[in-house]
Amino acid sequence: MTGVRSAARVLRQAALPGRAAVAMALFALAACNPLMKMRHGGVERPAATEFGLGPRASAGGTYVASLESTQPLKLRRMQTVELVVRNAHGAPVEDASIFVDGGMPEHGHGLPTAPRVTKRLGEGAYQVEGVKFNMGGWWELKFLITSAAGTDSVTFNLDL
Ligand SMILES: [Cu+2]
Repeated sequence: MTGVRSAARVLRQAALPGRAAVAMALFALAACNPLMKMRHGGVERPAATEFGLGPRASAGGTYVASLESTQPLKLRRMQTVELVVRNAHGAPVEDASIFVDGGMPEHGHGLPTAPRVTKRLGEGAYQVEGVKFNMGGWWELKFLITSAAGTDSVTFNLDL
């Protein structure tokens, strides 16, 4: 953003004769940025702090969820993870129905498998089977959670 800001400053100074060419060049540079993002699927990779197994708040703040795995998540291997769901007050959510989705935003493709919740483990924990990541990079693993508290989605950003 500092690049855009300094370009704007130069544009203001461009009212002075002789600076217009420099300003135009900088403006063209700034205009390239959105195009560069589009080449990567029109999405910007989230900040490093947005990655990890949680706890993550759901989009609407209804839930806080964590991903737990007995082993670190690995590439190209079918694995089972646990999703622990709590409400905004920290109480475990026992009776949720959960739909799993995800993919690689930069590549524009979804998950190679169809993971699903196969067991309610109690204390707000749900067993999710069939999780697989078939290439390295930034993955999103999304859970659409519905309970008496409402429907909300939580997205984990994973770097594999
Ligand atoms: Cu990919």
